[in-house]
Amino acid sequence: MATEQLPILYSFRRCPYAMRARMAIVRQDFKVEHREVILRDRPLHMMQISPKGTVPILQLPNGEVIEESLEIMQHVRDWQPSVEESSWIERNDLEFKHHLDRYKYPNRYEDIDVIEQRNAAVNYLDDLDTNLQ
Ligand SMILES: N[C@@H](CCC(=O)N[C@@H](CS)C(=O)NCC(=O)O)C(=O)O
Repeated sequence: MATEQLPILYSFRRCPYAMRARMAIVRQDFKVEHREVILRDRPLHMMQISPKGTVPILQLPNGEVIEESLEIMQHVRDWQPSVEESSWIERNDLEFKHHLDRYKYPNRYEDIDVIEQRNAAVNYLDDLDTNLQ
C-alpha cells in the first residue's frame, strides 16, 4: 500500500511566525511532516525550495511552496482575514515587531532610547488587551 505523502513543514520552535502557522495547523488538524530546523544550519532541501531561508515553510505534495506564515494559515484554514484582523496583524508584524526588536536588541541599532521603544511596544499590547476584553 502506498504511503500518503504529507505536506512538509519546516519550522523553528521559538519563532513566532512558525508558532502561528503551527497553531493554525494544529487547530485544523492539518497533517504535516514536521521538520524542526536550526536556523544557523538550515537543511539543504529547505534552502532549495525557499532560498530566502526563513521559517515557516510549507511544501505541498504537488511541490507548491508557501513561504509566508500568514499564507500558510490561509491555506490550512481556508481563511481570509477580515479588515479588522488584517489591521491587527499589520500592527503586530510592523509596529510591534519594530519596537520589540529595538527594545530587545538595542545594540543592533543607533540612537535607541530603550524605554521609549518599550513604551511604544506596550502601547500596542495595551490596545490589544483592551480589544480582547
Ligand atoms: N514574514 C515571514 C517572517 C519569517 C521570519 O522572519 N522567520 C525568522 C525566524 S522567527 C527567520 O526565519 N529568520 C531567519 C534567520 O534568522 O536567519 C513570515 O511571516 O513567515
